[in-house]
Amino acid sequence: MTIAGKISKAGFIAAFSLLGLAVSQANASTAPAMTDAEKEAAKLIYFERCAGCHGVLRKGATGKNLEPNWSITQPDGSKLEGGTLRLGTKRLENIIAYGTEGGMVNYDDILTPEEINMMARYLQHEPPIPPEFSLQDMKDSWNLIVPLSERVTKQMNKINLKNVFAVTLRDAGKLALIDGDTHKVWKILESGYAVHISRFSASGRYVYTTGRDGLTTIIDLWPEEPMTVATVRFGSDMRSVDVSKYKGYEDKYLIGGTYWPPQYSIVDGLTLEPIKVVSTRGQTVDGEYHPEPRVASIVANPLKPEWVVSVKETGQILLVDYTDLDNLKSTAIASSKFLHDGGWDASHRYFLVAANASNQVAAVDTKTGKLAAIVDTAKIPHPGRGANFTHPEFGPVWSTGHLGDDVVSLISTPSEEKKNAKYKKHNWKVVQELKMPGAGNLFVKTHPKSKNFWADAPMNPEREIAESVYVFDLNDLSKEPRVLNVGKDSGLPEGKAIRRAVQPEYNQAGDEVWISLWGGKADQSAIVIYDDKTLKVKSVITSPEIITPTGKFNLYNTMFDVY
Ligand code: DHE
Repeated sequence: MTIAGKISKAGFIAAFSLLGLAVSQANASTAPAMTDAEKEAAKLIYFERCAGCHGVLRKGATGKNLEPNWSITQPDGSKLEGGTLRLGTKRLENIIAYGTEGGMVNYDDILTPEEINMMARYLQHEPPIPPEFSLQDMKDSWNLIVPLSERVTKQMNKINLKNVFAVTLRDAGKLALIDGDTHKVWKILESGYAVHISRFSASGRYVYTTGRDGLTTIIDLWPEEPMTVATVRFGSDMRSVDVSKYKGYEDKYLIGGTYWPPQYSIVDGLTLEPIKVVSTRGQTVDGEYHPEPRVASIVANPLKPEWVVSVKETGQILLVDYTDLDNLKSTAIASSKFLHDGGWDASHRYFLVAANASNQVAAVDTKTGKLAAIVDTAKIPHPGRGANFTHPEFGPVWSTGHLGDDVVSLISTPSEEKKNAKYKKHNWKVVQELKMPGAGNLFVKTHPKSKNFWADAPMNPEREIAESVYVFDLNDLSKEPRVLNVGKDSGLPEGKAIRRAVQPEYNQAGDEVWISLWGGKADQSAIVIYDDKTLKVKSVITSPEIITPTGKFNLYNTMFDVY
């Protein structure tokens, strides 16, 4: 693999050094001094930049354990000890600045040398434990802006709602609603800090969007102009949300999963009034208690009254039945660690989720409520929701890209259709790996009406690779992907930082693909829209308001899990 095939800038820092094992020279027993102001500033940077991978309690998940001292007993009974105190300030500074081969990205272009030094010292102190967030805290945060009785009773605008895109403007803490037919920005609304994902109500009338700070908003698309009709805070660190979709329960409830506190909560789907909080603290698949099992992906099962909730640190996939909230039933399916993002297979019977630290994908059969398979894959699978298509040789496949390897994996999935019986022997195997120009993929996408398969590589350290997307021909997967340089195609001047081309998303018709060009603080960002057939640019959406666009969610495709 070339250097571009790895995601770290610093080849010279071996991954094991981050563990602070025997290689450590600085065996300090006390943490370096910090002022209270420095501690507060470092706490904020840690929350914004580090907690997502390393955890609030720093016990590690996608990222390594960052406690000052840790010790684990290995299966043979021997003890392994490490910690940031053993690493010392200098080595921690290097790791933060240049990243590691283990997958940690470099921060020398985001943090100043002073901030890097401050973070290196901060990590040697015990982590502060943030407060819990109770049902009462949720209730206190709840803001019903427009009660149901005051909402309009029919669509008051002429927008084709099914083709609206909800676009994350990450660093602005805003959500852009863009008319997919005209490519015009319809409305930009405030949302939570570093807004993360959006999902749509079963009716297609409402958008739910969630910020990393736990603030979730419901936006009504029926008035003349879209408006936020309620907000609620689920906790202090959050990534995912979904609505109840099963017949008879459409939009009745909304579930939100938090990183901190480690819990999921259920609120009213139309008003966001808080109803219930359920802790996810408990045993990992290894039988150990974990104090911070964070809620990663959540999807609503369209075929059953349940949500599929993936709990990162425990490796448990929960099937949460929402038919009787007073007698809540939840099935915990042991899979693998650490669970992150995932999506449905083409039949919507199986949910596949990346267990990124195990280099595996776990699949749940929601019909039987049991684990269907654990599939070994290349390093650090990161599917987003994945992408489904019928492979000419292996039948139905679901696919994932990889953060840590230069391939896209195609996994054969079962099908009850007679014509697919011949593919059964391939089920739950990686049947093909498509070669990418490097690692650092985050998202893949295709569409039932398309013969193209799109993959990005935004986390690759090479500008050329990170600013491009790769389009495979589903008619001939032996061909090299066509490379579209989104940075150049945007027509914008080259940025100071790498502008990451991220998250292909189809329009409703399946004939356009939208890519975000996610620029740095000082650079103009854009959304570049390609014709899926000709691969030519159709339009570029850019203006000073388009600040750091990342995720884009087409209403129809998201509502019906078309990917
Ligand atoms: Fe995400 C999905 C967590 C960083 C863009 N991201 C998800 C999901 C999880 C998650 C658990 C699945 C949600 C679901 O389906 O219910 N993301 C995390 C992190 O913990 C992480 C690694 C670090 C952090 O501090 O947050 C992280 N994510 C990012 C980004 O930096 C990205 C690239 C840009 C951004 O906007 O922040 C990013 N994540 C996304 C997107 C999705 C997502 C666009 C939804 C993909 C989809 O197609 O559904």
